Amino acid sequence: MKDVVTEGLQDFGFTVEDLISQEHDAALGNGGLGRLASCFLDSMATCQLPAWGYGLRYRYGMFKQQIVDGNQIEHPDYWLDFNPWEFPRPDVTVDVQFYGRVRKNREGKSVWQDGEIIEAVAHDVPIPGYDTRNTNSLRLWSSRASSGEFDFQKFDAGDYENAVADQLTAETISAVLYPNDDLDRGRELRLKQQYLWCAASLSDIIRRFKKSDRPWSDFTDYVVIQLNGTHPALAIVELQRILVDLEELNFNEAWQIVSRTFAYTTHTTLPEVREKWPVPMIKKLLPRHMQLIYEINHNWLERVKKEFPGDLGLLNRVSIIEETDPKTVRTLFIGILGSFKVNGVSELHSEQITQTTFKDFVKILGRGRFTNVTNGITPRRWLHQANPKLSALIASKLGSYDFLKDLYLLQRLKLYTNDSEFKKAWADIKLENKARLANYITDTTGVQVNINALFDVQVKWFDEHKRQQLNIFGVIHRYLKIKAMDPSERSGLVPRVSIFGGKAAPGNWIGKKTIHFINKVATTINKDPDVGDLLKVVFIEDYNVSKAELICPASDLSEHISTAGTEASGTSNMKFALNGGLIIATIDGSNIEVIEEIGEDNTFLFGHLAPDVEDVRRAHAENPGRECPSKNLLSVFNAVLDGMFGDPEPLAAVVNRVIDQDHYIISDDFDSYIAAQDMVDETYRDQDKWIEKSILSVAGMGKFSSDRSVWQYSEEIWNIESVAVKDPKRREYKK
Ligand code: GPU
Repeated sequence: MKDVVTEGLQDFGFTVEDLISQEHDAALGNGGLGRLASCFLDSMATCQLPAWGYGLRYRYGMFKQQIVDGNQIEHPDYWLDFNPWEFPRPDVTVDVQFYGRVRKNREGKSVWQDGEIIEAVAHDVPIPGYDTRNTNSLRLWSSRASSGEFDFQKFDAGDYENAVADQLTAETISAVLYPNDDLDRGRELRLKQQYLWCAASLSDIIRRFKKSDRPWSDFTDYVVIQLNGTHPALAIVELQRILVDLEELNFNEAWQIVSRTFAYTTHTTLPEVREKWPVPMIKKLLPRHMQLIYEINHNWLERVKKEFPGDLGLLNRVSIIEETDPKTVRTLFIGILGSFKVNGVSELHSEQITQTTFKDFVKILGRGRFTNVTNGITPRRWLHQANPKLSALIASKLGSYDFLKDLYLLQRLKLYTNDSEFKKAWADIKLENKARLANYITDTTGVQVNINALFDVQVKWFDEHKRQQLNIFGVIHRYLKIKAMDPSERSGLVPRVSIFGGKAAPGNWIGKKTIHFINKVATTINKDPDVGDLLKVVFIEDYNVSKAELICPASDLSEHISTAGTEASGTSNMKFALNGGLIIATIDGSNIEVIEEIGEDNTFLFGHLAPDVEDVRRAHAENPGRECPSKNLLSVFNAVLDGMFGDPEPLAAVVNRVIDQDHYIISDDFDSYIAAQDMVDETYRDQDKWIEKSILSVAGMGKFSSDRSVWQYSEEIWNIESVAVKDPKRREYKK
């Protein structure tokens, strides 16, 4: 449509950019997890899979980040003020109950009553597939006070003011997206959000199923629900409640259906036993669910007792209820028990969790319950839309845009690594993209950057394991090296622009300190005349998807440097590589598979391997006063603590974290990181070689289309096929 729209707008005196800039990014998600879901939606529509997405329509989504004096300030994002894409569906509502009590009726059935009713209202966002008529839907729920009897009772009693107050309370449920998982655990509002989302979505799914007039025993032939992380795990209990209490199936029959309906994805390597809810809170908010959880747990523990008699430790470890004070419910375990498949998001991750968090469950349920589906990204957004010129150049060589639907076709680019004209065009596009980003940087930060410098990017959520600290320490190391050099030797250096971006959860204290640290270092370096164009450090404020689309095509190098064994997958590596950026990476998450596809020779690898990390940590613990193993890093610390970047007091926390604890083994990986960075410089000097590696990076990205991921879910988990709205041409699936 773009050409038609561009021309049409011209008649009104507008450019297409005027129009596009009116659109807000959806503020619906936190980071990689939500973005993955968006890519999957695009792929499911494009692959013509009959699928729906469900979520909450947060009034205030992810916060806007402002940097003031180097510090992150959070502002609410009024993203819904202009959202032409959503279709409110006041005709599609679901009453969702909270609180109240459970009593037994005459027939001995449990009845949940006297609660507070909140109404969930659907808003549909169309998800058009690429080159197909199929359009799927993302259905988002917002909350409001029920227009049912409860309000009217108050209204009749002349209590209008309170009726309105109820409305406001009801609306708070979908008002705000929690940006911090840690602090939100155990918050009642968060539990309310999760339940509203699950209950409304399930009711929607069941309504649709019931239209078909089929018996419940057919349900699992027609419905599969993929739980994206632990947040929707309550859906399992809710379906059990609907089947037992409303549809009057017996408990075991119901559980058979439930546990064949759900599949569950885990997105973290951390012991996700993190998500826990206090029993008293669930009891108060969802009294019937608490009873059902106890019953599910009872049956489960009976089974474990029978199969592993006398193993009390095992019973304790796998119980849904944790015997703390107060008792808590481990939602992860509900997720595992209520699902027929559980998957991780990269090969390493999926393997790792079967040996750690899920070990006991593997022993009881069997290895077959656990599988892997490696993440992917949509090439429509991350290549074609973000980098139209590169997409066009590729199409000119491959003869069509078919690669946007079958990304493995990119392999054929390998044939052109010696085609000098093609390579020149390739390099020119990168330079243009860098110029576009350089302009943006100058406009927004005032920093002038040299577009012939190597653009080195790390953009992602600030989480300690992602190790932005390692990157900025490396920058300081480079700075010290430049300062120590005789000015006449400096001209031999490869100039660099180090670009950072990302938000820290408001409660992530060390993340915020790291953002401040980077900004302070940037200020000193950027104004140092000794350094000039050789090194610039930029922090791009309020990193989001639109900015990623500007940044990814402009990188020469990007950093995926998490401590081995800590990043479940990571997907920005794929976004950068698909745009012809080289990667510097640890042997972690999906990096491993990306490296496998691109070839080790074309990537820059460093750091300890996952199986060794525990040993390194143990050595730290056994040797508390140990000396920093890297002299290079010591010099960096001394420079910071001596005040090279201003008052060391606010910067010391980031340094001390490594000196005192170093859980993420920064000091142990530092020299290896520096060596890999030296190799980067070395390689960049040979531009011809560099471009060849850039082409090979793109050529190796076939596997990382999210089309491949969703096909794999379809065939290995969901058991569904593509259904074309018209033109039933089945798309090819290659593994
Ligand atoms: N991820 Br758990 C999030 O973005 N948020 C979360 O709450 C959790 C995981 C990310 C992982 O950190 C990243 O490694 C992965 O690629 C992504 O989910 C999608 O699976």
